[in-house]
Order: sequence, then C-alpha cells, then structure tokens
Amino acid sequence: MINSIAMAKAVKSKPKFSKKTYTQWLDLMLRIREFELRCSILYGQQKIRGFLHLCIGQEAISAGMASVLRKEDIVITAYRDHGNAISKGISTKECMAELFGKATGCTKGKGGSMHFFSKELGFYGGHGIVGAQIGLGAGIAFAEKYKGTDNVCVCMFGDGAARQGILHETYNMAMTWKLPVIFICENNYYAMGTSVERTSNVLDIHKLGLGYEMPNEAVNAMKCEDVHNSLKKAVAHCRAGKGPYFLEFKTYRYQGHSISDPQKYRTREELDAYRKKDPIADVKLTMLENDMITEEEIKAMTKAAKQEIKEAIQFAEDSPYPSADELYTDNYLQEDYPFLT
Ligand SMILES: Cc1ncc(C[n+]2csc(CCOP(=O)(O)OP(=O)(O)O)c2C)c(N)n1
Ligand SMILES: [Mg+2]
Repeated sequence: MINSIAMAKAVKSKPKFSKKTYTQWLDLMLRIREFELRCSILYGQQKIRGFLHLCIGQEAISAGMASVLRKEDIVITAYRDHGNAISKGISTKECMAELFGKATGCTKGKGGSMHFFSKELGFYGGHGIVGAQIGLGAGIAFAEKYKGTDNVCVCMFGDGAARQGILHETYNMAMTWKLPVIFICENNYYAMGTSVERTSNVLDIHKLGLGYEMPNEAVNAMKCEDVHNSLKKAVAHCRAGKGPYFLEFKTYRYQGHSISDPQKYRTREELDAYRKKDPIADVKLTMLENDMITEEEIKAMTKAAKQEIKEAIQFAEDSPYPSADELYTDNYLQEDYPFLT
C-alpha cells in the first residue's frame, strides 16, 4: 500500500488542516469508495439493475463538501449522485436499499441510482435530465432567500451539462436576483464518450461565469484541501448575500460513464496518470507523513468501511420490495386530468 501512496506524491506535504478534518475526509472517502466498488460487483450479480453511474475518483468533492456545508444547506446534483448523497448524510443502508429497489431506500425504492433524495437532509436529487437541475438549483436558492434564511444551495452538474442552454438563462437570473447558489461543475473531462474539447471552444468551463460577471474559479478537485478552501470562500460569499459563485472542480472518474461503457474514448495511460493523483492516497500520505495516523489505524478504518457496506448490503437484501399500491403514491396527480374523470 505504501508504494501506491508514495507514487501519489513524491514530495512531503505539510498538513493544512487538523487531524480531525483529515480523518473525517478519509473516513468518508473510504466509505464512498467501498460503497461504489461493491455496487459494480452487485450490478454484475444483477442485484442492482437499471442505471448505475459511479463517482470513483471524484470522492474529494464529496469530502470537501462535508467539511464545509451545514445540515440546512441544500445540495442538488445529476445522476452521478451516490457520493454526494452519502456526503450529505444519507445512510449507506438507505442508499444501498434504493439501488436494490427496496421500500427502505431513500426514495422508497422507486428512484434507483439516479434519484437519491432526502428532504430532511437537504439532498434534493439525483436528476437524470442533463442540466435540468441547474434551473432547479436556482429555484431552491430563490426559496431560501424568500424565506429569509442564510442557507445556500449547492447546484452540481457535469462538463456535458455545462453546454446546455438552461445554464445561461439560470446564470442570468441568479446574478440579477443575487441568489444564494453555488454552481459547481464537476469537470471529469467527459460527457459519456465525448471529451470537453469536442463540445466547445471554451475549455475553461468556469469562464462561462464571466459573461454574467459571476465570481468563478477553477479548482484541483483531486485534493480535499482545495475543494474545502474554494467552497468555504464561495459559501461565505453566498451567505453574505452577495449572490452566486461558480466553481469548476477539475476531477476524473476512473470507471466508465455508466456500468456498460467500453471506454474506447480514452487511453490506459490517461487513466493511470489520474490514478496516481488519487484523493484517498493523497490524504493517507499527508496523514502518515505528519504522524496523524498509523498504518494500523488506516487498516482499521478500511475494515470498518468494508463492514459498514457489508451491513448495508445485508439490509438491502433483507428489506421488502415496495407494495403494489405504492405505484400510485408520491406521483404527480392532476385530479381533473381527462383520463381520470
Ligand atoms: C437532456 C439530456 N440529453 C442527453 C442525455 C443523455 N446523457 C446522459 S448522461 C450524458 C452525459 C453528461 O455528461 P456530464 O454532464 O459531463 O456528466 P458526467 O456523466 O460526466 O458526470 C448524456 C448526454 C440526458 N440524460 N439528458
Ligand atoms: Mg463529465
């Protein structure tokens, strides 16, 4: 293990945060990584069906969000949502049960991988229509401002979604009304099999904020420290009533777009280069080098994460499927719709 960690970073890194924060990041990332690695195996066993988009490699974003946001803040994102849902506090049991289509899932087994949700924990999905949540996120921020809270809405989308027209109308309104929304583009360089270079002349996606005079910056999102610092700054800006902020988190997904992606659009070398920047290895190394953790403690944390996910799988296995009458609950129903009268 130490070899792979040593590869991750050649130079000794000074700790910029407390032991508590590094431990929180490592613990969360280990749990998310284990959750997703198990998901891909369970998919092969047909325990999980339908869509499955994994965020393996992108975990530093979920970690940095957990150390900055408070419970009342709201997160809305696209379909690659497992890590960010766990970061916001949805239990791995409820997440796994959702993937199994069970009634105990966070969306009562009716949403699946793309539609994790928790009103109580401020996680408003999980959305499958690319870019749709950009407008919804601004709407949520509008509601918070209207209610007079100082909560922020973190509205996340991919590099592919950044090319959707809704971004421009939303940015225009969000800036005009100074809404407390932090737009985060998780730029993992691909939208399915299409690279960022093939979708636009503008490769620095954060610069799309310039047209609306929205504060914006690019962030190395393979590092928890950078995610935390940039988000903290953006949140302070938003809470102070100064309006939106746009962060482009440069990241990478090690797995394919979805579970059925042959990944012919990228090279092995490119993938390996990013694996060397792995956020989990990076945090482990910083902690080891600065005597914040021992190899034995890392092993114990890894074991605990594996145990937690094992229990989550058992919980999902043991849970019942939704009953047939659940088909008609939680759905939009228009009483005077012609076919119903
Ligand atoms: C409006 C719309 N168009 C197309 C699709 C099909 N589609 C699903 S995911 C995806 C790629 C989006 O990539 P990106 O925004 O970079 O997110 P990532 O998968 O990298 O997290 C596309 C085109 C869709 N779901 N919705
Ligand atoms: Mg992408």
